[in-house]
Amino acid sequence: MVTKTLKRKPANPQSAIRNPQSLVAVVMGSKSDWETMQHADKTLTDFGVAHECHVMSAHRTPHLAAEFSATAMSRGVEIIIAAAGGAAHLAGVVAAHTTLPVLGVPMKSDALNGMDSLLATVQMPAGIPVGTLAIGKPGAVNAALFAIAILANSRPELRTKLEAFRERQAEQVRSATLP
Ligand code: RP5
Repeated sequence: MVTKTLKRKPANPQSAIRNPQSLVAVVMGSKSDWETMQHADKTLTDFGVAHECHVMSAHRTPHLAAEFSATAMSRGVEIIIAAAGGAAHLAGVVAAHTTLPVLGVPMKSDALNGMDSLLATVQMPAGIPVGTLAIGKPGAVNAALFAIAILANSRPELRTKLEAFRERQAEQVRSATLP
């Protein structure tokens, strides 16, 4: 009998890159979610928050999603942002494997405009919470801002940045002129 040793490459090598400095982990069910989730990445970057972004799926890579979530706290991660579309189980699965706060971002789906993603993410049974944000880009930005607000509870410099952001935003509204 011939025995073969299969040397398989990890299906998702990018997901093996885990930054020990990361305070926030952003995970998404597919590379196709990046177009939306890059706005969470950008917001965290703008605030100087150490973070990491990975693709992993509750359906296609269930073991990776479970292992990542279960070990995130021990690596120093304080908040996980999980984005998925359609039958969007990722945030719930992540939350099932950690007691870290999990923020869910429903992706805008082709078939149902994100209503499927929203309901799948927000309607968690009592006991395992997922803080669910808006569908699409507003949810991606707000998930990052929410994570920053949580981190700011124990980081005064982040609170100062958040207050300055709000003031700039308010000033843009106050100074808006209509054509
Ligand atoms: C979900 O299915 C992903 O989060 C994505 O939003 C959706 C479609 O994924 P792809 O078929 O584009 O990979 O798991």
